[in-house]
Amino acid sequence: MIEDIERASRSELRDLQSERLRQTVRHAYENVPRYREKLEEADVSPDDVETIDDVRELPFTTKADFRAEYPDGLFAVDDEEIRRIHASSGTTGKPKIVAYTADDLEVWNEVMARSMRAAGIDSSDTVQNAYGYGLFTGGLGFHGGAEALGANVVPTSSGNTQRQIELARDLGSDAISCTPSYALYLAETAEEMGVDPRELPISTVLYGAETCTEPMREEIETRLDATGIENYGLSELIGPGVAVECHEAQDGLHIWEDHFYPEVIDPETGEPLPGGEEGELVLTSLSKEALPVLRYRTGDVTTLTYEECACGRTMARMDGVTGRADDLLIVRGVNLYPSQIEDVVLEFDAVEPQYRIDLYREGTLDRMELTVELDEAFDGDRDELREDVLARLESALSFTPDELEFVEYGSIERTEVGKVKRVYDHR
Ligand code: DLL
Repeated sequence: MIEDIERASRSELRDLQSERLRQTVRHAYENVPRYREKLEEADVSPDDVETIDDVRELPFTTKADFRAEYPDGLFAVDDEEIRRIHASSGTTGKPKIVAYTADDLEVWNEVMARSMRAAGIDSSDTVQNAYGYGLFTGGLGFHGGAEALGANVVPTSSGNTQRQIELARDLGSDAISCTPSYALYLAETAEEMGVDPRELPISTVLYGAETCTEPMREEIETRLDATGIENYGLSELIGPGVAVECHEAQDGLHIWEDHFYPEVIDPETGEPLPGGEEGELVLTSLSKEALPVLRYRTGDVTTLTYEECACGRTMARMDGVTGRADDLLIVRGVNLYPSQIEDVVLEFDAVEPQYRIDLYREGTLDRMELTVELDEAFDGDRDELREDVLARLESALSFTPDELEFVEYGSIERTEVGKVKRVYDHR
């Protein structure tokens, strides 16, 4: 079932977005001193905001604003209205603390239920939720959505992989929600247990929270004989449920534009880019009460399209995230994302989707070591494979690592809980 709003005409959507933007800017201006200051500095008053196009006049909000206002300086409601707190994973520095009112939680459940329906899940399904429960938004976000949809949710949380596999088999889990790296780990663990992962009842993997390239998705889909559906979101805006692929087309992630207004900007100049051009995703919340966010610079790199999807949904779609601006590797003057390397390397059947990138500085020179696992069945010539992979990297990216090492299957450490780490910068 597709809700009417998902198929609204662009002009209907614009009217709703304009009205909600006006409310959001006023709410932020009146209740958050930092927003008031920033808006005044930019010489914008809430009265100047008429249509959604006026979003371009608003100042950006950045991670630095969250840091400066830690823990609750950006909250726009009184304590008694707050029903829940979450926090971002915060690999660097303090976590970003985020808050929800009762209405915010309802919106979250609604967009998550919508996301699950788009993924092909319905109330007859059992969803095994292997995202971590706790401050991380993945666990409770998917949990609330599955319940709102009327599905049966099995709250396994992350880790304990053997038990996850037994439960999936015994309870007949139709879907599993987890990170893409964990989906692969689950398949590997099943194989080690002597269980064929393709025989598990799981027919949909609701993955997200990490970058996942097309070859990685194919690997997940083949190993588990399931459909992989990507979900994108971030704590600062709400958590998971900002955008999701539809199972009908699997052709980009539908952004729930009635609640989150997307722009893509040139990260250097801050200028908005037209659909089809890659840049940094900027999001404005349109209905958040506890924590309104104006033009939040996500740091995530993607492309928007406004063409209607084959499934009939009209909201803007984003490509899978290429990487975070912070993940950009600058090696010997070449700019590239780890996902670009992943894309090329995983084309080779002889390798496993497990790799790590180590960066060093020798004198004034950068040095990159790429370590990739070999497929268990590989018995070919490693030197030949190395030459082939390097040649492919050179032709696709005009870049080759200083060293490419192949290691046995299973040698690279797996991530059982939390987000995978693939880049180790020792510089
Ligand atoms: O990761 C929310 C989430 C949970 C999304 C479960 C999907 C599924 P944070 O911990 O605040 O929230 O991290 C947000 O994770 O800015 C991206 O850099 C990255 N991220 C999230 N989804 C994707 C995705 C959750 N589908 C940060 N592809 C975001 C690539 C993603 N990166």
